[in-house]
Amino acid sequence: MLADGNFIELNQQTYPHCHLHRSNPNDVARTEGLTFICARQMSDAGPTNNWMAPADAKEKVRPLFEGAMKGRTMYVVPYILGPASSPYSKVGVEITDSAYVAASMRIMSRMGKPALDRLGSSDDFVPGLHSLGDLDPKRRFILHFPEEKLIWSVGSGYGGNALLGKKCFALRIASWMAHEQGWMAEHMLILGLEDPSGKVTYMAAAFPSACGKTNLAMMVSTLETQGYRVWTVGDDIAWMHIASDGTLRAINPEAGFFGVAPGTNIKTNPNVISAAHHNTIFTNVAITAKSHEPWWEGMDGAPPDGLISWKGAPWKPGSETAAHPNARYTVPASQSSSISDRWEDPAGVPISAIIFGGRRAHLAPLVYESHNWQHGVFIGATMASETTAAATGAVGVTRRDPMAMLPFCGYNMGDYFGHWLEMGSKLKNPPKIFHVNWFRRDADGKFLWPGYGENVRVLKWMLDRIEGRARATETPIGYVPEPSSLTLDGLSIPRETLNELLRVDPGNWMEEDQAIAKFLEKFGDRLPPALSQEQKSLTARLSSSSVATK
Ligand code: O2Y
Ligand code: MN
Repeated sequence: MLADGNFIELNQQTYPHCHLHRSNPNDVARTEGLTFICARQMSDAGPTNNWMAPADAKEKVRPLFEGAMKGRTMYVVPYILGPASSPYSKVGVEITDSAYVAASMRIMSRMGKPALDRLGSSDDFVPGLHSLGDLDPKRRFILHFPEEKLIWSVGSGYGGNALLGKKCFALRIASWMAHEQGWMAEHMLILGLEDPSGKVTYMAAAFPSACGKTNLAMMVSTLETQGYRVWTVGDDIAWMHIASDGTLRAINPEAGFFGVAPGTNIKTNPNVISAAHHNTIFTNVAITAKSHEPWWEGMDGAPPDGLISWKGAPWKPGSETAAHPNARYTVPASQSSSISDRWEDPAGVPISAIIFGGRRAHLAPLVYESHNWQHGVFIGATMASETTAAATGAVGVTRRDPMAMLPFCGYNMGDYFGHWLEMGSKLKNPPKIFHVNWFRRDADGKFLWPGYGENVRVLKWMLDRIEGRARATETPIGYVPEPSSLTLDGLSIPRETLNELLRVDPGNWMEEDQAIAKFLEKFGDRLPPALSQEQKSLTARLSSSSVATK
């Protein structure tokens, strides 16, 4: 890869075994518009997915594979998603003509011999066919055949489009399998919160892209001196099964982090900054011309002199960003000092809380708790986030993204909501469900909550709720913390700011409720009646706006 320019060696003194890969400039992010669920029935893909009939999709796309690998090396990449010895893990085999994809899969999954050993002579694996094709977006297709458990991807060598174990298998195909088999494949981080006694409580959290999932999963807690520490089990995907004792157990199907580099620094994610100093592939970052070290916007201070941009040309201030906004690091999870000693536990970790969240400048309080599992499913199904420029080019547009699975659910989302409800009914003691919003702003547009390592204070409130210690106020949307129940010592936060952070404005929520009702209509008769009932109950509670202390 060094010889053919696929890799550029970084400074081997300061970044040993680290390399830079530059993708084709027209291939810099996964492409939802070119991603299809090719179920036999269109209605099984549902209103939120692109659909092609399986035979039509194959007929259209097969010619793009014909001869595509001629003159290239073909890699056969067997991999395990999940710990090698876990009964919950699954095997995939990706055929690819991209050495970069093969090298990245080696970090992101348990690749090679462990996978062949697990597979033996079994044919129980998900095949994935991948070719770079000619990298023309007009000939780019990411196809999922859920009934056949098959993936075809052509025309892209980037991230979620090309590392087929990640979004294609671990979420889209796996969510279909999970629906069939009675488990859950979710777009969730998994973390453990250690308390002063040493007990660790595990939580899974779903936030849309660009809401800080990796940073939360790898957080350095500001309450460490009080004995509260955060351990990472996973930063992006959780596979959850009901164990024989009725608990919900989560494994991380991945073995690495494929995180966004811009904005990552010693304050936002100190653990990944030190982890990504060795054995790391960087994609589309800038590098310093003299010392060959990676650089991106938001790493630290002003850009150093003599930068080479992600496109490989000398970078000039005032031109486009030096690193691509979707530039990435690919780093082995085991290298983070926050990694949990149970991150490869074959039995998974027991989940006590599920957290949904998004970016809402004015609507959602810092945290609230659902009344019960069904109400929590409603909160997850209707969650939304306001877009940032980096993600879409449009700022502040509200995008509803149920359970952060909008781009990743491999089947009809109405049926998916039904599956969530059914899973809850099978759990002995279902996890509590919360919603968080780190991004509320004041009238001047400034964030009200400091975020990052301070978010542990919100996790601690959840832990206290799980253990029956923290007080909450009942509002039409759920239980909001009583200000005194939050641990805020060492943080100077004016009382008015706190009140604003926790405020539920019935007028704003009435508008939200109307938008929710409209959104749910999309799912027609596939929408579980329990969710329409939840929506009607919300309307009723907002109308009477009763506020009582529990
Ligand atoms: O643009 C891509 O291909 C990467 S998308 C991605 C990568 C890691 C974790 N999450 C995501 C996402 O879009 O949710
Ligand atoms: Mn993700």
